[in-house]
Amino acid sequence: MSNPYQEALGRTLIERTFRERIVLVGVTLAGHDDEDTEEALDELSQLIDTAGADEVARLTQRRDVPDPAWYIGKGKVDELHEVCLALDADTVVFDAELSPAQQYNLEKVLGRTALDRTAVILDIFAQNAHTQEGKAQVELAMLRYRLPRLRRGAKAQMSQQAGGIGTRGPGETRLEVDRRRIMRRITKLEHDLAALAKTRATQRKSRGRSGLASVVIVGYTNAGKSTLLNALTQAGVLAQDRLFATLDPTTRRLALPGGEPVLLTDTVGFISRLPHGLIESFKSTLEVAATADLLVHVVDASASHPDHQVSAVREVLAEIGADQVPEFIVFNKSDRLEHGAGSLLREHPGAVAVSALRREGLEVFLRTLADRMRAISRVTELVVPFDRGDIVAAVHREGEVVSIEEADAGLRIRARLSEASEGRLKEFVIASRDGRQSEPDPVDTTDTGGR
Ligand SMILES: Nc1nc2c(ncn2[C@@H]2O[C@H](COP(=O)(O)OP(=O)(O)OP(=O)(O)O)[C@@H](O)[C@H]2O)c(=O)[nH]1
Ligand SMILES: [Mg+2]
Repeated sequence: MSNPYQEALGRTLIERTFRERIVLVGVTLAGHDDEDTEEALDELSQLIDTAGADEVARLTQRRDVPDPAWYIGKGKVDELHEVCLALDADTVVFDAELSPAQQYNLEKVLGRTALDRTAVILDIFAQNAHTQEGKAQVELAMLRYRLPRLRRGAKAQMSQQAGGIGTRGPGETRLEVDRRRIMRRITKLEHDLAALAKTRATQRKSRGRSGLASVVIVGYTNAGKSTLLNALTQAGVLAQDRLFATLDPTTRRLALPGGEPVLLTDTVGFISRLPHGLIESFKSTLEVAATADLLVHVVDASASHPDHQVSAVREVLAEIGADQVPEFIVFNKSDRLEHGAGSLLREHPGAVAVSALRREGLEVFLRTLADRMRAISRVTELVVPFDRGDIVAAVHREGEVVSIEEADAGLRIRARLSEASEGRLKEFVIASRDGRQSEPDPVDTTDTGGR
């Protein structure tokens, strides 16, 4: 078997010599409407297309809660079976997370592979990981996904691979051997990834000493993050109309008008309901967003619901601890908007609109970015009387505290505050100045990973 992920996932859409024919299944649960389901199935269709397969039909059902045995009702399972036979479908894909038992039951009745959305996303990630770290992260996520799904009598590819004598302990079944091997591999990958994360932390520290601020591009997958990095820095990162084209981060130095250069990083895109196991496995890659000075949040302004994408991205940011990092929203693909980006910009004060592809709006983007960086790097110094805990709390709440020390007149606090907050606290402010004035050391701007 040539591809390690095939072993990890057990089965996959990768490197098939033909495009699989797939029936999509969506369920509208209580609290949702049919339009949500259609939108989700459109996205799932795009996911399987990216993975290398074709949608031949979609089936939907309304239910209050998923059926514990089948996810959909038994009658619907029979209908699904008929559709599969009539259209000669190879696989069914549910827009949900199937439990191992549901997956097993469905495959038995349907006589074909039943996958869930997570498996499809893992499949795409496996095709797009190129660095050592990216590959290890994907394999780890796949093994964690596969472990609870191992079953007796199923095609046990891992033990077949290891082959024969000495791989099985006394009294162990093949299932137990498989489990043990996967668990050993998981431990090994976790260990390797921890070592790689340490190297990355050291690199980051040396960048920190260089004095350059870190700006990280985040956003929904396919929003145009890599296209934006390329337009700004000639980074030459692969940008294409596929989901999760980028997995491995790339960092470039970017000069700002009238300001200091920053390090700009393009990284993996997000999607709604991003599988938790993937977030876990990609922790070290995603950490770069949590430690950034500013997030440039790229939004596809031509998406049917840009705001849904914005909230999906913010959910992932919260999950990786990056929701406290200041955010600068950029509406991309504005060339596709018939009526311009006016209403989006009104709803999101401070945002700008660009077309990364046509290189339109980039000067305004760069000027705004420079402004935001100046605001972020401005450190305000305050002296707060000891009995004013409310003011200390307000500084913590509204800004980022750099240092606190006791002085004669009270607590001397250095903090990054917005102009508005500084105005409100002005009776305690003793100095306000630019925090990043020193000339930076030369810095290595080659990829942190990248191709
Ligand atoms: N019309 C138009 N298309 C754009 C624009 N920016 C990017 N695209 C297209 O959108 C698709 C995705 O672009 P990418 O830069 O790969 O998007 P990404 O956010 O890096 O996506 P992932 O890495 O897959 O998460 C490509 O086909 C781009 O050519 C734009 O401003 N206008
Ligand atoms: Mg990309």
